[in-house]
Amino acid sequence: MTNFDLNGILKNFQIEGEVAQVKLYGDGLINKTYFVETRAADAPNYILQTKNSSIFKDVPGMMDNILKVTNHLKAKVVAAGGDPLREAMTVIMSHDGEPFYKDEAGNYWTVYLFIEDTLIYEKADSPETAYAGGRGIGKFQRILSDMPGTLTDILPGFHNIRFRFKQWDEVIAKDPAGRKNSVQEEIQWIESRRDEMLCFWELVESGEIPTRVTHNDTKINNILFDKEGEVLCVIDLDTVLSSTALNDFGDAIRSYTNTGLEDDPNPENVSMDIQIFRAFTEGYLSEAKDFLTETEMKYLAFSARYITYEQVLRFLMDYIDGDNYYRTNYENHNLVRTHAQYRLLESIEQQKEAMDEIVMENCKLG
Ligand code: ADP
Ligand code: GN1
Ligand code: MG
Repeated sequence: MTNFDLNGILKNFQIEGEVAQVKLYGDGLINKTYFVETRAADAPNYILQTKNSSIFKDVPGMMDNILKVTNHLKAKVVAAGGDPLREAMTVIMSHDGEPFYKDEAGNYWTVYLFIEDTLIYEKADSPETAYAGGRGIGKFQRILSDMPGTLTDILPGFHNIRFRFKQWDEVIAKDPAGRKNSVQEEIQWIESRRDEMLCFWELVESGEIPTRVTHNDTKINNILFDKEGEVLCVIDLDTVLSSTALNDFGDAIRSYTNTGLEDDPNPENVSMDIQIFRAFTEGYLSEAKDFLTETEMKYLAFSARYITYEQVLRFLMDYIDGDNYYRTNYENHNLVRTHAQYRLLESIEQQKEAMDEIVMENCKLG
């Protein structure tokens, strides 16, 4: 592991106060995140991140997107009488006036204001938390629905299953780590659902399902809740892109409703909790009902299957590829993730009628 001069890197940013300590922080699978504590009581603390450059090839484009989104969110928070430093992420500029610092080795670093006194969850602990999370994501999308300008597509094909199949077919053909033969059954889990997933994606390609400014990584630990249990701030904006609103809903359901862990070593622990689904859906639709089209509502419950399937594919593909994308903590970690997420997919499939009914009750479709 590279040892960075973190204090030296921080000197390039317009931060207040003297740095007291910097320590690794959070459970993200992609970037490396540090908590920066400052010494003076009146100086804020910070979050320092080094962006994963093999995944994010255009960090200036990403940060430009993040500034557009956070500026728009802050203006709306101020107009509503809220606190723009707590209810939206604050990007700290470098002394060169850039929203990042590029070190001599070419690594990109970013700094945000640390938002204090918040709660972070790994799964929804109650229907109330799920309702609040749903409302938070619906509100995030609603507020961004009139954002001027466009976002740079810094991750082409991110939730596009046609693109994922292209990557998948290449990895399967190459079998770089020699693991393919050991996962024939798992490969069939993917292949047997390929057509159904492509059929859905065609609705996005044809424009029947619109694209909007969306978050694209709505798992529960990318949201800060306040001590009253309301969503305070949506964080981890690296993937804000123009995509379908359904992906945010589906990815949140994948994370909030899981009775086990994303990488649960015992798949028996994993299932979709329909009460949590109901609460999240009620919260989400209380904000999103007025801007979603009928087709979006019709496919809302399906989006949980789509995104969970995509996640099974991505974890399995990374395992076959030799673990190059996601951070792994032990040898078969990506395979364990594949099995746990597949168990969740099966549970979602088993409850699809009930899920559709809950959506319909909440948006008064036929
Ligand atoms: P990754 O892209 O690796 O998932 P995140 O941006 O989600 O990284 O950050 C990792 C964790 O750090 C989050 O889950 C959250 O706990 C914490 N975090 C990130 N940004 C902030 C912030 N501005 N204020 C408070 N905590 C934060
Ligand atoms: C990654 O960065 P993090 O840990 O919030 C990934 C998501 C996956 C998620 C699975 C840029 O999110 O797409 O759904 O892991 N982010 C990227 O936990 O690939
Ligand atoms: Mg994250």
